[in-house]
Amino acid sequence: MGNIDTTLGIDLSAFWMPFSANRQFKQAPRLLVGAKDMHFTAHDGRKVLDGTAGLWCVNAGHGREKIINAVKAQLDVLDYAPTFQMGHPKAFEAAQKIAAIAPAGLDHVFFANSGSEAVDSALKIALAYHRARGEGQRTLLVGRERGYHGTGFGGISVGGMTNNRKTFGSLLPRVDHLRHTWDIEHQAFSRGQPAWGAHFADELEQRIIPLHDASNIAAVIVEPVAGSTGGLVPPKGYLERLRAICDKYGLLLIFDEVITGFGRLGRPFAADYFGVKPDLMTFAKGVTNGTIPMGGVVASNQVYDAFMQGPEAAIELFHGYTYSGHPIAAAAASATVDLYREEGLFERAAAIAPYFEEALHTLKGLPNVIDIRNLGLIGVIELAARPGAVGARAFDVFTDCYAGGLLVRPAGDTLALSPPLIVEKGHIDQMVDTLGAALKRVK
Ligand code: PXG
Repeated sequence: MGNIDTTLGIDLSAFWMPFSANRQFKQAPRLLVGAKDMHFTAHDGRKVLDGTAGLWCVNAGHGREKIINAVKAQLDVLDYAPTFQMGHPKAFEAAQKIAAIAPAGLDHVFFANSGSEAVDSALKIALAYHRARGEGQRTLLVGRERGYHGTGFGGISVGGMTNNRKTFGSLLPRVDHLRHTWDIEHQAFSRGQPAWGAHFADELEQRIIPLHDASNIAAVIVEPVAGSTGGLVPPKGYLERLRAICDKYGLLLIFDEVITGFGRLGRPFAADYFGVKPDLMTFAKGVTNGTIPMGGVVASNQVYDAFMQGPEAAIELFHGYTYSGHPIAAAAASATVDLYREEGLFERAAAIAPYFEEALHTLKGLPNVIDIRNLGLIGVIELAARPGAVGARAFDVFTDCYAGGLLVRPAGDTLALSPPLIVEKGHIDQMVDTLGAALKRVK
């Protein structure tokens, strides 16, 4: 018994699929063979509405010609060039464009190739920053329960998703975690930011800082809206309070904007949406519309300037990747940022977000729905878990939706929607209808 898929005649056995139930999948594969705008084409020819922008990355919709043409043109001119003690124009151009839409004062872009690398880069920059300033004892990193910061050792150490941590040994040694900000008793069915819960930020000042002493803490890293763990929207005032405490004690604040960046909340970054400025900001996914892998860190001038000291011939940061600022990725990023602006896609997301919110909350009252959360174009339905089978119910809803022509993203017993920013009201209606029908069917 091999894993030959009878429709396509391909052998599925060699690809060890990430974050997947390999054996289950290979018995009943869900293969996507094409995509355009809001839709995938499945291997059986069906159109599937992309309710998730791939994995939260295809913000401008699929198969966008401007990006494709930029990639093709770059391939013809310069396929690869190093960026260690060398450079090429596209990397500088892409950095400039990203810095231009980043919050004022965050003007320097370090390139990586994924969100996970972006996070590791940000954590290392935070540690090296304090050392450059003569406070090298600041080595403790503070993350948050239920945080997702990718899958590198740095990211899973500061992250707080149990399954991503529990089988991988001792992780980074100097880490503590804030509690997460979700409380179903006080926040269920909040629209947008919950009114209750800003005080969760006080744990930083009341427990973590007294325990470790601020002089030993380098940085706090959070997702402004926790994505993978099921769209945990920060309570009103929470991020502002974290910022104030970090300022008071000299801690860097890192926003992991891998999901929230590039328009997901209707502004360029969540930092703009919440009006809270981090010292370091990670990005990936939407930077190239998912077309080519790229990630990175935007650093504040204060952080960058701390490194630009000492002899000019000295390498300031011993960190980077073969593909940092890869010409093809940089060309894709440059075209993508232009496309977002030309089509006003961030504004478009902001304009349709209230309709999305309204539609999502019509699912309240359907079987097993215990919470609905939303912000911008992030929407999450939380289901009661089946006794003894966490995640099974959401997975069944996911497969039911897929059969019905809609891609949603299950995570535990939540279902996330994060459509491309080109989504129209008709698509939103279809999403909610398909989800609603699935929720009624699945026991
Ligand atoms: N930070 C955040 C906040 C993320 O959401 C990463 C870092 C890591 O990015 P890379 O490019 O290394 O995967 C992520 C990734 C989901 C889902 O369904 C979310 C992610 C990846 C895959 C699935 O929620 N986020």
